Amino acid sequence: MKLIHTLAVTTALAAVFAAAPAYAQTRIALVVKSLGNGFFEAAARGAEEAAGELGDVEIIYTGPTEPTAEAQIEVVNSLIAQQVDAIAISANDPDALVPALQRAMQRGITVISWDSGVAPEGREMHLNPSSNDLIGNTIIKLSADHLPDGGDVAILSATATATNQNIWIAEAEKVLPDYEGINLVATVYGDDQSDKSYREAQGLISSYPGLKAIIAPTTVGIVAAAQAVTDAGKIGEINVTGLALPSEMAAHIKSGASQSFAIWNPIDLGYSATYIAHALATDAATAEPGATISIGRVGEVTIGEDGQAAMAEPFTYDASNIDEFATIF
Ligand code: RAM
Repeated sequence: MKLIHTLAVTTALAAVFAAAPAYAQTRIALVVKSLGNGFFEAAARGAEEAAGELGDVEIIYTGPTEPTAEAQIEVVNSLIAQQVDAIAISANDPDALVPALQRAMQRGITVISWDSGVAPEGREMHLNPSSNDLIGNTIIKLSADHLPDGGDVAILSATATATNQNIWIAEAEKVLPDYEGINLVATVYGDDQSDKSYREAQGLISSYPGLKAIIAPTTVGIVAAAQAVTDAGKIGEINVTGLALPSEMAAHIKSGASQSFAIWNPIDLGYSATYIAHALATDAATAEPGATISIGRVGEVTIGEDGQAAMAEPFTYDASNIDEFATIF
C-alpha cells in the first residue's frame, strides 16, 4: 500500500516536472517603432544587458518594418498569441494601439510604453527618456546657440503621429518666444525613413532659401538632413541639429554639416525599460503613482502622478567629444 502510494506521488511529480520548464522564464517583448533604426538597436543592447543581469529573462526584440500603428498592432496581436509575459512598446501612435494593448493586459500581460508613449488606458506606466519640456527646449536652444542674430529654422520630424516627437515639438513651440529672432517656418515629416527624410529636407532647402537650421528630433531624420545639406552644398549656411546617435553623426560633425546635437543614452533606456517590465511582470513592483522601481546599475525611477517616469538629461555632442562617444552608441 505504502509502495503504491509512493509510486503514485512520484509519477504525479514527474508529470508536473515534465510539463513545467526548468525554471520560470520571463519573456519580455521590446516592441520598437520600426526595425533597422540604430536608436532601437542600441536600446535592444541595453535590454539584453538587463536580461543577462536578471538571469531569467528572454528578450523578444520586434517591430514592424515601417513605423505605423497598424503594423505595430499586428506585432502586438502576435505577441498576445505567443503569451509573452510583458510588452514594452515605443508606440507609433498614442491612441491607435490602445485596444490591442488592452487586450494584452486583459490576458495578464504586463504592458508599459517607453520612448514614445501610449495613452494611459493602454499601458501600466510610461518611461520617458528625459523630461519632455527639457527636450523641447534643448532642440530649440541647439539651433539658437549657433544663430546669434536669429534666423529661419525648420523642423524635420519622424511620423506625424509619433507621441514623443509631437510632445517635444509642442514643448519647443512653447519656448520659441524666449529665443528672439528664431523663426520656425515649417514642420515636415520624414516618417523615420531615410529616403523620405532626405526628400523632405531637400524640400525645406529649396522652399526656404534663407533657412539657417534644420532641427530633426529623430535620429533617422537628422542623418538624412545632414546628408541633404551636404549634397546641396549648404554646409556652413544651414546647421543641422536635433537628436542623434554620435556613431551616426560623427562624420557630419567633422564636415561641419552639424555643429552639435543632443541625446540621452539609448542603451540605458532599453536597459531600464527591461528592468521595469520585469519588476511589474514578476509582481516585484506595482505600477502606481509614487512607486519606486529599481533599475540595476542605472539606479531607480519613481512613477509620477501621471503614470510616467523620466530618466536623465540629454547630453550635447559636438566636435570636442564626438569621437569619445561614437564608439559607444
Ligand atoms: C528616432 C525615433 C525615436 C526617438 C529618437 C530620438 O530613433 O523616432 O523614437 O526617440 O529618434
